[in-house]
Amino acid sequence: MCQNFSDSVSQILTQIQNRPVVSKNETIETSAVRRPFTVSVEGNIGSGKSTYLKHFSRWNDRVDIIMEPVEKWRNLKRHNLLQMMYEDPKRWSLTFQTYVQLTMLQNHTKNTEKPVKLMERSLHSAKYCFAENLKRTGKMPESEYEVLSGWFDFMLQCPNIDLSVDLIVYLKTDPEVALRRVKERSRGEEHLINEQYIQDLHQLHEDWLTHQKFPVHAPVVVVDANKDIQDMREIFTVITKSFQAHDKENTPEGITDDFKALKRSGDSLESKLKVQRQKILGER
Ligand code: TTP
Repeated sequence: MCQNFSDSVSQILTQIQNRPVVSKNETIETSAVRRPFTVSVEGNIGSGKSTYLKHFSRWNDRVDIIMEPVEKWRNLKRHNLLQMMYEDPKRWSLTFQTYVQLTMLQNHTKNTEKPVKLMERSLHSAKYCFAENLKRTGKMPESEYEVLSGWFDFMLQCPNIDLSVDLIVYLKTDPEVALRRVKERSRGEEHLINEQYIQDLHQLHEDWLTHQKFPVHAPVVVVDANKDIQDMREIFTVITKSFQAHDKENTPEGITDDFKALKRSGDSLESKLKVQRQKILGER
C-alpha cells in the first residue's frame, strides 16, 4: 500500500498518459480494457476531496472529473434534503441516503469517452460510512437501514451495473483537522455537525479502508491529508512537471531547478519529492 500524496497522483497520471481513449465507434461496455480507469476519492467530511479532484482539471480532456452531487442534495425541486437530514435525521435520513445512493449510482454508471474517471466518493462510502453511522447512532431505524441495504446489495450484484473502482485514494485526516475545516468553510447545513459525528465517521473510514471491516474492492492509496493545502498544491505542481518532462523525454535540468526551489521550502516536502524524483529519473 502506498502512503503518500505523490504516489496517488503519479498513479493517476500514469493512467491518464497510458490509457487509450475510447474511439467514436466503440462503446465503453464492449471492452473491459476500454472501461475508464476509475478512481474514487474518499475521506472524512472536510478532508479535502473536492480540492484534490480540482487539481486534475488541467487534464479535463482525458479525465472525467465527477464532483459529488451536493448541489442536487441541497436542491431537489427546491427541497434541501441535506438540511432536512441534519435538522431531523430520524425523519429524513432514509430519504436523504436513498437520494445520495441514486445520485452516486448515476455517477458510477455515467458513460465517458475519457480514459480516466475520477469520482468524489462512491456508493460504498455512502453505505459503509454514512448509512452505517446513522444506524449505529439510532438515527436510522433498522427497518429503514435494511431497505437501503437491500437496494445497495442488489446494485452490487446486478450483472448489468458496473460499479467497479480501480483505485481508492483515501485522504486521511485527524478528526480535529477535519472538524476545523468544516467549521471554517461554514456550509450552512453543517452547523449542527459536532466533534462526535466527525470522530464516528473517521472511525468508520478507518474500519473500511484501513482495517477492511467492510469490503474493499480496489487498492487503497493512503494520503496524509492533514497537511496544509498549499503544501499539497506545490507537490502536485512539481510532480506534474516532472511527469510531463519524463513523458517528453526532456532533459531533467528544469525539473532539478524545481526541486532545488522546493528544497528551500522545507525538509518534509523535500523528502516526499525525493521519492518521486528518484522514480522519474531512475526510469529514464
Ligand atoms: P462529503 O461527501 O464528505 O463532502 P465534503 O464537501 O465535505 O468533502 P471535502 O471537504 O473533503 O471536499 O460530505 C458532503 C456532505 O454530505 C456532508 O455534510 C456529509 C453529507 N453526507 C451524508 O450525510 N451522507 C452521505 O452518504 C454522504 C456521501 C454525504
